[in-house]
Amino acid sequence: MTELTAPKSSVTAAQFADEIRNELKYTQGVTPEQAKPADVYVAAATAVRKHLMDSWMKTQQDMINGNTKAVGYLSAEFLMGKQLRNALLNSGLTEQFEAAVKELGFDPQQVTDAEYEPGLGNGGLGRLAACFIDSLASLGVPAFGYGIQYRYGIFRQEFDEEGRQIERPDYWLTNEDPWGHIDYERDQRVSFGGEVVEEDGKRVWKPSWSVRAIPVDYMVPGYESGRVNTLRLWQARSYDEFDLLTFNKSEYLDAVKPQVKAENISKILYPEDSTEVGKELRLEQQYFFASASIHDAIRVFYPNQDKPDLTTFPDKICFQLNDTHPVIGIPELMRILLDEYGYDWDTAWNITTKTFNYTCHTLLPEALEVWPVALISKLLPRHMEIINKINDQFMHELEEMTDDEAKVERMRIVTDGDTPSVRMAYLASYAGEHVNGVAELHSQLLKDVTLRDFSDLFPKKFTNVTNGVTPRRFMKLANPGLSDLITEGLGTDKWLEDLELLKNLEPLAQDDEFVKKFAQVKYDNKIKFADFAKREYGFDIDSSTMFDTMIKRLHEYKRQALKILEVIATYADIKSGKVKIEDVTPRTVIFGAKAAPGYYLAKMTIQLINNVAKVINNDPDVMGKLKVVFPWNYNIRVAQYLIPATELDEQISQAGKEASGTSNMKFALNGALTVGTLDGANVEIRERVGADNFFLFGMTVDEVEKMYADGYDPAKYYEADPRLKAAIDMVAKGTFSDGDEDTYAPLVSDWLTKDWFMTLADFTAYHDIQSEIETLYGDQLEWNRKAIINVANSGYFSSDRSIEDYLERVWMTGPLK
Ligand code: 26Q
Repeated sequence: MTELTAPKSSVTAAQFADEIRNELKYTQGVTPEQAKPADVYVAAATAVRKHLMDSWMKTQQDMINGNTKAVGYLSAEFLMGKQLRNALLNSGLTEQFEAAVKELGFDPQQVTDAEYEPGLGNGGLGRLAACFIDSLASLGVPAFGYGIQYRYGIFRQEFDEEGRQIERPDYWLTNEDPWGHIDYERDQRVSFGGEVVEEDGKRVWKPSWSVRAIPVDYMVPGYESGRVNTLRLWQARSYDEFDLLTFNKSEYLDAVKPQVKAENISKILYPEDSTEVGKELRLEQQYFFASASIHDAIRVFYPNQDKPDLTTFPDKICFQLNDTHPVIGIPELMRILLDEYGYDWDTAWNITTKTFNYTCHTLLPEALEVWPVALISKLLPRHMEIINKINDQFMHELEEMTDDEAKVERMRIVTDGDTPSVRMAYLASYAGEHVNGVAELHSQLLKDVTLRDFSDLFPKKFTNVTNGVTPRRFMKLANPGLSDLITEGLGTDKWLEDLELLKNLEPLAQDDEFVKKFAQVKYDNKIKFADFAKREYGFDIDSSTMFDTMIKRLHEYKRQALKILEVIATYADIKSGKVKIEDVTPRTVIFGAKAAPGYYLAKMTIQLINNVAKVINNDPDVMGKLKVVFPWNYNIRVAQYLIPATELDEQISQAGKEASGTSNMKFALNGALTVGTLDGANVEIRERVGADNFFLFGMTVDEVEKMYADGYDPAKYYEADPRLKAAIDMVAKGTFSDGDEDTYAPLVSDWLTKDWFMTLADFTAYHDIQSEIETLYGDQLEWNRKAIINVANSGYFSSDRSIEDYLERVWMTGPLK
């Protein structure tokens, strides 16, 4: 290991400044005097990339020549965040960069700000993929991330005058992307449509159109591992520049149609984070990257071989399916083995079932992907044949194993009925070697409920791997103040590679001097966030107030409504004099959330939060006591400012709905206390940090199930809690819509008549716990002790640990030798 550990780069600041000057000259064509911060950013990025090049090439060589099975992480999303700071950290060039840039007359902050954040993901699942490839490289595991280089990432969110969400295209590639390297020589053909014909007793697919998949390679540098892996994102291009014949008839628009169709495939990230619609383009995207990636892996591991022995494929690489999005890769590998390489069915099946593993990230039934047979047949007719054959084989096996006909019927991969469909989660659960959920509770619910029949049949397939987050980005980069304090407290910075070392901080929670230093770091982070919020959003935030944060996609099950109703109720209490103003703990309530563009109630909740903010923030009666801010376009960069500044973290989903959550881990590691339900990874966080250091409230999964079964009536809760009633009445009567009673009528009506996620039922408990929170907050020393205990006991939630669990329980491989 030691010889591979990259020494802190021996490059001096002066040398690095020269390298930047060189890049400015030979890449950008500007002098340092003419250069703008963005030029210096591109130059510095290019220079860092060159420093990583040897390790990158060596890693690739070792991977091909060595005998360590590699991991192919197949994911429709990689939410990477900005790259420069991370690349500098991992190549040991941070200090040189700072000094060099200053020598050139620039402010390092301005230079790093010039990088445009790539938003190639929706939220948790995409960010998890980014954390995982960071950890894979840091642990020295040979791995590829495989995905799509969308031309437009997650939309840029704005708010209009009325506080409604506006979506703007995120054209992140308008500026130079110094990180991605387009490799035209390693393209792949991906075909669609057409028909399957019988030739010499064989089924032969005759597709009707193809696209060219071109890889764009990103370096994934490990932290102090000397390894640099590859993130390979595919871009779709057309083979036919345009159809000359049509062009000559001067029908230009028709002439470019095939090109437009091909390029559409990688044009845009779907901004949904759970959805029931089976959109054709989405399936095209999924097949596009799955097919190109599998072919690419064969090319990498069997270079220049016409007749490779693919029975060894599962020893070379295993693919992790990040949710069902790449599951079409299963029939694709079968097709490749059967049709392109001539293996018989059983051999192909044997290879395929050793190659794939499946991670499920949801519990919402509507988020389990299902594709109509008609659509797959049209787009991928050969794959539909293969899926049918897999289904038939499975049904036969089942019939041998059980007499329970209803069960056999329930487990069909291909359903019949009005719209015959393919259940991708079932396909993956049958064909995958392992199936895992992303937190203990979630994996248990998968086994007991969502995939129960499969887990009964294949108990050994099912396992749990609790999510994690990378401490490099979410502690070292985001929170340098706390990182320095931890290093001081532990006397080493090794915790960045072995996060369980944080445990040794625990005694320091009783050391008042240390606690005060910790409190000072938190306060400095609050000031830093307040400055940022002023600069970027024009918000005035008082850093002496409690920073109470809820950041996540806007979804009913996550229950932003619960938070905003509690804010409204508190506002009403102050206004009515029920609560004395001097008894109120001053708070700044901070929201960050994007809503799917077609999600009506989610968008209305955004509008409500914005208008509650407008009313409260302009009311002199509560000034200095209660403030609501909603920085628009929440993204990784905002997270990196906000998480270290937060004191209270809101994880208030309905129990049994949030698969894991990962911001909860980031918050605990950055010394926030969590108020949360027994849901997802909250359960494990609470177990580790201790019940005394976690604000638990609300119904449990069992209580929720019982309430559904008994029939839930939200109006009962509205009548029973006067604070809740007052809050909902204010919304209904137009307090936050200039007196208009129609604006939020659909939301109010949903609360009172449906409230599927039982926001109203948990309201009273939520209020009670908020009172406890305020009491504790009054004792800053105690509060900060608990925050330190949270940090000390959250080392388990490093994505390094998640990856080690995958290596041991799922992938059966390890670091490159
Ligand atoms: C599916 C079909 C069509 C269009 C979009 C989609 C789609 C896209 C993204 C479906 C789901 C997603 C993303 C899901 C997601 O982010 N899930 C979260 O994953 C995290 C990492 O495991 C968990 O921590 C969260 O609890 C879970 O909600």
